[in-house]
Amino acid sequence: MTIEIRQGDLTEVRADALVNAANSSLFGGAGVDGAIHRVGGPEILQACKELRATRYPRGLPVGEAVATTAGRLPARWVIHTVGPVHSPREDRTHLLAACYTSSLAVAGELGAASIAFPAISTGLYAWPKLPAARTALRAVREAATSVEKIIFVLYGEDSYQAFRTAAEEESS
Ligand code: AR6
Repeated sequence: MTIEIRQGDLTEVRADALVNAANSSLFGGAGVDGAIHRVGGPEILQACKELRATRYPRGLPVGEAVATTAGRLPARWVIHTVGPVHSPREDRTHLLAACYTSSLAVAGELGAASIAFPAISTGLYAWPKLPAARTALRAVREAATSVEKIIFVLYGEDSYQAFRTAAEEESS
């Protein structure tokens, strides 16, 4: 398994699966979720609505993941996962790690060879970037997965640097 860290826009990345930092409603939102629905088109929202009506009437739980079509995106699937909102009072690291491992499990079931992740929970959900990057890298490295290539696609320079720092810490 190889891990790549790059700066860019997730919606422009070619990979079998693109991971969406969604919310439990699965009905879209701002940030990367907004970009995925905007670029991917209405087919994705339609698939999300069907999932709500069938498998997740009360919403997708935090830390779980589910796949839909990728619509017009340059991918085969979008895997939606719900990150935890950062809390100064409660350690929710295990839930953030679960987003990565459950997305990889879904990707493995689908037969995806490559997957691209954003920095889940580090935008609206307010997770500090470096701890989130450490958790993301540790989770994917420790996962028993059939996915061959994992790409972290970081939107801003600060996110990108946080992932670079976390990767350097691991290798030192
Ligand atoms: N490509 C890659 N990363 C992006 C992109 C993009 N096009 N756009 C933003 N990011 P966020 P969250 C980065 O807020 O914190 C939504 O409304 C962004 O800079 O998208 O998990 C959902 O519906 C940040 O580093 O997700 C939920 O309600 C990272 O992606 C809520 O936000 C995650 O930021 C989820 O919040």
